[in-house]
Amino acid sequence: MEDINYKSNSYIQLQVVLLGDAGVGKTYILNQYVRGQQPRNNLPTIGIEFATKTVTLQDGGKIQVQIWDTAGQERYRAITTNHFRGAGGALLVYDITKEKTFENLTRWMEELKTAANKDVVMYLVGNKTDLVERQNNSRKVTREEGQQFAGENGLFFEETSAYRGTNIAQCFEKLIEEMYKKKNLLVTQQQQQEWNAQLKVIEAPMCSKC
Ligand SMILES: Nc1nc2c(ncn2[C@@H]2O[C@H](COP(=O)(O)OP(=O)(O)OP(=O)(O)O)[C@@H](O)[C@H]2O)c(=O)[nH]1
Ligand SMILES: [Mg+2]
Repeated sequence: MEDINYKSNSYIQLQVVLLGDAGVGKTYILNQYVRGQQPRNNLPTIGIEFATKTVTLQDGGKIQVQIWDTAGQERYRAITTNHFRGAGGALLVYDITKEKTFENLTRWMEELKTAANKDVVMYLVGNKTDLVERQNNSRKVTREEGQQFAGENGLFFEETSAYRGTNIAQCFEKLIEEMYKKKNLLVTQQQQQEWNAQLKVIEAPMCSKC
C-alpha cells in the first residue's frame, strides 16, 4: 500500500456515511455535529448532502473528515448506496420510538458492507432519547436490544438526542479515533476526486427525471 503521510494537507481524509431509514434524524445528527445546531429546514434529504469538519485527534493531529448524509427514502436507494462506496466509517441510525427503523438495520448494514471499505468501522446510533425522556411509553426499542444488535454485529453503540445534542459528538469522536487507528481507511484527495467524478455520472440521469 502507498505510504500515506496522513498529517499532510494533501491527504484528507476520513469518509463517514450516515445511513438508516427516513426520518430517524440523520440530518439533525450531522448538523448538530458540524454546526452545533438544528438544520435550517425540516425537509427530507434528497439524494446526498455532505459536510466537512476538521477534527483534532487525541494525539494532537488534525484530520479532515468528510461526512455524507444520505436520504433514507426508498426512491433514492440507488444513489445513496452508491455513496457507501469508499466509506471507512458509518453511523447506522435508527429511531428508538419506531421499531420498523430498528428492524431495517440489517438491510442497511448488508448494503453498507457490500459497498464500503472492508474494514469499515460502524457505529449503531439509537436516536431521539429526548422523546422517551418526555414520555416513557414512546420507547419501542430498548437500550438492551440496541446493545445486543451492536454486540452481535461488532458495532459500537450509543443512544443520542440530535435535538439536544446528547452524545452526538462522542459518537463521531469515537468513530473517528477508531478509523484513524486503521490507516488504510484514510482517503487521498485523488481517490476522493475519482469517486466524486464517477458519482456525478450516476446522479445526473436521476435528477433529469425530477
Ligand atoms: N424529538 C426528536 N426529534 C428528532 C430528533 N432528530 C430528528 N428529529 C426529528 O425527526 C424528523 C426527521 O429528522 P431528519 O434529520 O430530517 O431525518 P433523516 O434521517 O435525515 O431523514 P431523511 O433525510 O428523509 O432520510 C425531523 O422532524 C426532526 O425534527 C431527535 O433527536 N429528537
Ligand atoms: Mg436527512
